[in-house]
Amino acid sequence: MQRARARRLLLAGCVLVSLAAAALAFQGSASPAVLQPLRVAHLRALPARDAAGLTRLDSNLRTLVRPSLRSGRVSVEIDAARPAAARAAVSRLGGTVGASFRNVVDARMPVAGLGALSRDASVRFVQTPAHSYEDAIPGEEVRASLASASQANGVTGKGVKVAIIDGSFAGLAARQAEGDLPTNVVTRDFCEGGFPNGEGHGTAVAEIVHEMAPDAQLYLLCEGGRTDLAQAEQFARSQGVKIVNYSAEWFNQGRGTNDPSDAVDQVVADAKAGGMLWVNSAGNDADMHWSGTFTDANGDGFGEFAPGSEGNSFVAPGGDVFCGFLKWDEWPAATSDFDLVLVDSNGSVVDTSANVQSGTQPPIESKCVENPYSSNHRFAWGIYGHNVKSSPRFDLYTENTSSLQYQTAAYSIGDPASSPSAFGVGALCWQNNQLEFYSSQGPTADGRVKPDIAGHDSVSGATFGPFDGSCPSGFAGTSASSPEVAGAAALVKSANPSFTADQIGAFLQQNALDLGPSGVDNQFGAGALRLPTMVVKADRTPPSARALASKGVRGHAVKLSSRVFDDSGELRLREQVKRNGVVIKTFTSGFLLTPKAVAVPLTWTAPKALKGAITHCVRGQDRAGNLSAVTCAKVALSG
Ligand SMILES: [Ca+2]
Ligand SMILES: [Ca+2]
Ligand SMILES: [Ca+2]
Ligand SMILES: [Ca+2]
Repeated sequence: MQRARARRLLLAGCVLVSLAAAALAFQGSASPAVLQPLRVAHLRALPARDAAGLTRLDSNLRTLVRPSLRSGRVSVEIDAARPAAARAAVSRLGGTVGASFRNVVDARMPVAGLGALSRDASVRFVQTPAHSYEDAIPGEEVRASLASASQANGVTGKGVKVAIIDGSFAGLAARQAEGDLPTNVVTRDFCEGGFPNGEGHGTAVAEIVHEMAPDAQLYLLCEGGRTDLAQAEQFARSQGVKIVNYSAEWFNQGRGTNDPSDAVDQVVADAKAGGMLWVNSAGNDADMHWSGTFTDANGDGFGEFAPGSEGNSFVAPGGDVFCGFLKWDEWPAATSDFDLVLVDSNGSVVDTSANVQSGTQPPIESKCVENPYSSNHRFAWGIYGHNVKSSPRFDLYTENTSSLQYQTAAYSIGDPASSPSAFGVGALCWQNNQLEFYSSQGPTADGRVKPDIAGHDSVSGATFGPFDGSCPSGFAGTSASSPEVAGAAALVKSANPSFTADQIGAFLQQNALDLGPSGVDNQFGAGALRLPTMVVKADRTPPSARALASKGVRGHAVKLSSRVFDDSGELRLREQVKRNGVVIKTFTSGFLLTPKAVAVPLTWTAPKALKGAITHCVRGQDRAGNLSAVTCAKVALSG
């Protein structure tokens, strides 16, 4: 009820402004004078590259190592060939080791030690800490997905745990007070105290999951880096979470094909191996991405995006930070050396990302710049080839800018939505099932079809405001369509408790409405999310519980055990110790997870002078109340 009232109030004209919505407004409404096409024909000469033996140090860090700047400490992420040896090198060079996950080692280093660290044999590459990007551009999703019919039948996500991993959760208490989010959410900060910060992106995502699956137990987990993301995933798994929503993407972390060197993909692979469905926004980059190969017809070193055009221009918001990310398909070590160049509209070079690629380093360049102009300004990205020995496919992404002048929707699928272990979600306008122009598209670098499905966006919510009559508005972006699918997955799981993550995904795809080219395609995946009317299936299958024989010593702790299972995946136990058939001790458990038959241990201290025939008896009960038979086993006592 409260939820409905909050929505009516919003539709009545309360306008909440978010940074993300402002960015969208910028995209759609910059003045024609600023947006007039600009052709950067020739880029002016590149400044000399000063790598000075620092070939495994991110060019954004290299500038810090100049003698005049060699003071202070800086946070870095190390891509380690040998993580233990890299951690030792950090300590030896006066740094502090942070968290680690697979090949990634976090550290805080004295700037003076960065060069030596990058030259250590254990280190592949030292870079500035990477972070994820929210896939939002800022509750019609329940209707659009046809979830309302299932909800009316009592399919509400009850008994299903859903984790929302996000950058931050500002406004959570307010949303709970208004009834847009339940009070029983579990929260954990894996983002160094940043949980309540930001623009409420995670909170808005949680609102959508909750509308779709109102009785699902929500876990709100924030992450601030790759090792944080790994910790959040591990925590979710330890809590019995079955569905994860991650409305974010990473740039330049890998090929998007579950390669061992890609720590973000490895987190998603771990989630899948742990039985979780990892639902991930596809990204909002279809118009902010370019893909192609290197062509330098005039031989000046700068590649051409079109004949006679060496710049790929865009408009950056005044005074704000914007970024470019370039990768080429030579993982894990680049053969050719390309640099990313930022140029002003007159073709002069403003900044460069100039990592050295000499055969061992990753094929990545990235540059984040604060726009020195206070108003919207047109720049262009360029690509310079230093040592071109191959012709790899590029992916160039621009962030927090307008669309690119030369754009390629194909291959714009974000990471880790691209992972074979992720369930990637594109965005459709909820009103008419039209693909949003920004919804990232496949295929993946290795030719797989992505996204996996398409959900609905531009929905109203308390955090990002109302749908205003046309798309995009309200909560727009694949950040919004992904939690619709995650919530739908929770409904499917609650109606079909025995379903595995793969079965949930297959069910969603089979019931989707095919759109675009016939069959699964690189724009819509399997099509628009569409749920059949589901019913709560009464659980009529009793659990099994078998006590196992045990032995021990009088006056000491005795280990009793039993083997138990229920088809719903959960049961609770009543365990009793009997002497000559008479109960002398009773234990009861809470609900235990039984994805398969599991052994359950119990410790009981045998009284010193206990005589007679001792037995341990077990009975299981599932959530529907079905009881197993009581089974008993002998407890042989000595001493
Ligand atoms: Ca050229
Ligand atoms: Ca380079
Ligand atoms: Ca299709
Ligand atoms: Ca059962």
